[in-house]
Amino acid sequence: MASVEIIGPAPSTYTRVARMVCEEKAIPYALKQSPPHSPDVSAIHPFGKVPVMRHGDFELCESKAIATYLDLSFPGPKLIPTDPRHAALTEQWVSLVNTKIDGTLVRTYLLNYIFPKTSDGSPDRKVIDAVVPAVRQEIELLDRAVAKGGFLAGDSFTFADINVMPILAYLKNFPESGSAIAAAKSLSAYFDRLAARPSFQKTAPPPRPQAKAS
Ligand SMILES: N[C@@H](CCC(=O)N[C@@H](CS)C(=O)NCC(=O)O)C(=O)O
Repeated sequence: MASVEIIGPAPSTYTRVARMVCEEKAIPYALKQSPPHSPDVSAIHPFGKVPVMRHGDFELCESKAIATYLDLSFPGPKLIPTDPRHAALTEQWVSLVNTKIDGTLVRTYLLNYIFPKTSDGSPDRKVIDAVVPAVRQEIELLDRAVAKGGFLAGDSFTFADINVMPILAYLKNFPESGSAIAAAKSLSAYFDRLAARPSFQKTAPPPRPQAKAS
């Protein structure tokens, strides 16, 4: 069988998600670190987003679609459950994270620290201060969700957990989100437990710039 190629930069949360799926299922894969909107990526994703995947002559974009394909095509632990309710809860949490929580926590909050658009390159305090209440609310929502069964969907590890872990890893390193996670006891314990998984350890991105004082 042809080998799997995951295309996208290692710091990207969604690229890490696709890589974690490969690691969890022991799928041999190569990582090609092409940035968003590069020719490699735009040839596969209509909006130039990462990750994209190639497997022989099959090309695919969108992290959840890539995860579904890999989960169905390769042996190893099922990351998307087959039980209807467990599968639906997994899908629900992937959807909540990808359609809402990622927008608040990553695109608005984190990216304002990591890639500030201000003229002096400092974080945009107005944008950050405005989003912090929603950051806290969404971290509390995740805390309540994992308090029930120790995982996002039901009481076992699924793709929903893979999908959120790279986001939490960044959030722990920034001031407001870091203190909100520290106060969220169930979420902190969940993060520490899942961060010990080899799939998480092996896909750690290179160190990122820390928050600058504004
Ligand atoms: N819905 C996409 C989202 C992927 C996404 O937003 N990736 C980010 C990097 S983590 C990206 O490509 N950003 C560049 C852009 O949106 O132009 C997926 O699940 O794969």
